Amino acid sequence: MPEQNLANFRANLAVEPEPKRYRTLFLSDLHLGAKASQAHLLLDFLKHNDAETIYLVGDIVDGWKLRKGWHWPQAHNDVVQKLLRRVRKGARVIYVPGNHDEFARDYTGLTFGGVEVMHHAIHETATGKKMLVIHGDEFDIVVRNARWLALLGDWAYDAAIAANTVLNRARRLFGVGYWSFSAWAKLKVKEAVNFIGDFEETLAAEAERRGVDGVVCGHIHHATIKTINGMLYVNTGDFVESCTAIAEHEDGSFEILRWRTTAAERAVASANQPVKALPAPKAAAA
Ligand SMILES: [Mn+2]
Repeated sequence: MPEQNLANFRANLAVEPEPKRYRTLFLSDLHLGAKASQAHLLLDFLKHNDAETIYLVGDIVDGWKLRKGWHWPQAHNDVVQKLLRRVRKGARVIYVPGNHDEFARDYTGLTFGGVEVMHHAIHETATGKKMLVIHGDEFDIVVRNARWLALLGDWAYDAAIAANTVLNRARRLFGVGYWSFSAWAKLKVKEAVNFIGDFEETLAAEAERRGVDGVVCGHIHHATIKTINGMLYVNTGDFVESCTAIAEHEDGSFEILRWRTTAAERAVASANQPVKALPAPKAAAA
């Protein structure tokens, strides 16, 4: 029956909705190339969400894990292809490398397949707020030594940031792994809570130092939107454990998208739907 076909066609369309469009999307800590990377969930996220501008806020590719053994399944490739397709369709994609993809920092100022590589970026929101977009690992030494650095003053702060960069390069040169917050946090749960608080304060202070209104960062795998000392602090989280991203709406407001939760809820909802009767099998021709 044609009516029935049309209804089926509409039902199929409803299953694959148009992606939700935001002004901006911020994603970080995808760790492509690591076995823990949730590339399938990420592909699902990219299918359902789109934006005029997409910021990749570091640790997109896990260079440290790839050095130890090549792990690059099709889904990881598909993520890269999907992002490049977004550029071809007119989206602006800005890539701010982190510590796990520190090799990409050698290419800042360059463009790959239309993707702009930047050491850090300044994003202007719909309401004209200026946000520093940076991965955040640059401040590891500062955060870990915040107490005594505060006693030593500004010069020590600048020196610590410079030392962090030099140490990172040396580690890469000698093939020594980067100090990893997530690995360390699992061992030292109590200290991790303090570290997160100190990291957030350090990044908010950095935004103030640079005369902007706030910061969008990643690195500590802990999605948050909050105000710290008058600065807007936004953390994208990660796509390894919590699978979160940050969206900026057309009105300039920010929202945490928790995709692991969303995908799980969708799976439950579809499981609860009445099962459609399958068409009766045609009698086999004799
Ligand atoms: Mn990181």
